[in-house]
Amino acid sequence: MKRGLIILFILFLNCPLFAIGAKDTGKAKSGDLSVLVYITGVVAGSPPYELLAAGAESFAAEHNGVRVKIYEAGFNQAEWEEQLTSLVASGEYDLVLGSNPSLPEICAGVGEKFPDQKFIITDAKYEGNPRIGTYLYNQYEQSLYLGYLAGLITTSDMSGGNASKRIGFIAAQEYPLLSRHIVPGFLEGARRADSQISLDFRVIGNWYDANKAAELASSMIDSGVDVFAVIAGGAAQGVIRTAQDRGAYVVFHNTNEYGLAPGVIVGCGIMEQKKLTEEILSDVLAGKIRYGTCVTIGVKEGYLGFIADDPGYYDHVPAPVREKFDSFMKDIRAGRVDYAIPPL
Ligand code: RBF
Repeated sequence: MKRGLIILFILFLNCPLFAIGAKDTGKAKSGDLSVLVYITGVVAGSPPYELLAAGAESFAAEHNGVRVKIYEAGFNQAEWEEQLTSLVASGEYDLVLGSNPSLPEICAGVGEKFPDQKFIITDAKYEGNPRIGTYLYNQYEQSLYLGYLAGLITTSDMSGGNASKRIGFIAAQEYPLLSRHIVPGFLEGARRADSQISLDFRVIGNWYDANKAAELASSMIDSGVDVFAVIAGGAAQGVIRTAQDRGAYVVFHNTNEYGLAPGVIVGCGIMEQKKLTEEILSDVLAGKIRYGTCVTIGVKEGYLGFIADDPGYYDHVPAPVREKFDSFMKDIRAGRVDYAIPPL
């Protein structure tokens, strides 16, 4: 009788019902990660934010136990620190992920109140804070080659161009990365095509007013501009519209936008922000992230590029221009173009 009970007990120990309690029913504890994607603006219309959100969401979809919350902080920059503070105060997030050159400073303030909070910010440079890791795209480099293309176009005989060697840059607002890297890189690139080129630079005042951007673009065309660059989030649509209506060209940073205005958007750079976001989250899970440092990434590292295999480029930019530009890009990739990145 006693032996029978022991056998029954052993059988019970081995039965599947019992085994369920010990089974891993989902993600291993070490793979759990709760991420707040803090969008400094709105996602729609801003390539860096669209790619950041897409990268985080696709990573979460492929990794059990990774949860992602996309939070749009809106356009009132004065509110960002307070909003982020109350989100972090909930204690819900292992990591705050963002993409904006002004974010690390805000995170440093929030981190003083919540010392265990970790932050990773792309498109920014910040060093020496053990809670904050940053990744800086070499936007001087992207602007250099887009500027070179703009310079080739403004001095070409393309039908939308004019005789004046004048290119334009429309920005939503001024900030150090724009004023020290993006705009100077663009002008230097253009002047490598022709040293006589001048730049008309204007500021909208916000990241959403496409009508104001359109007005600026129109007055710039009046002053002789025939090729534009624009860093203005959703407001960039106004520049594209005006270039389309009045016959000018646009070279676009960060994303493939040829399809928006074929024959008008004639060159697109690419920023591999989705790939970077997925890699960052994978490194976070693996415990491989280094905080307190900045990693600078550009063409040679595979995070910036130019989309040449698109009809928006090869059907609309004449062969002599493309030959010069493609050879410049080849030199950039090979590290044969000499330039200095200005301090930020
Ligand atoms: N870029 C966008 O595409 N959309 C935005 O709403 C936006 N807001 C920004 C707000 C601030 C305060 C700063 C400093 C930059 C902002 N950027 C925005 C620029 C973005 O971070 C990046 O530098 C540019 O898109 C060029 O890659």
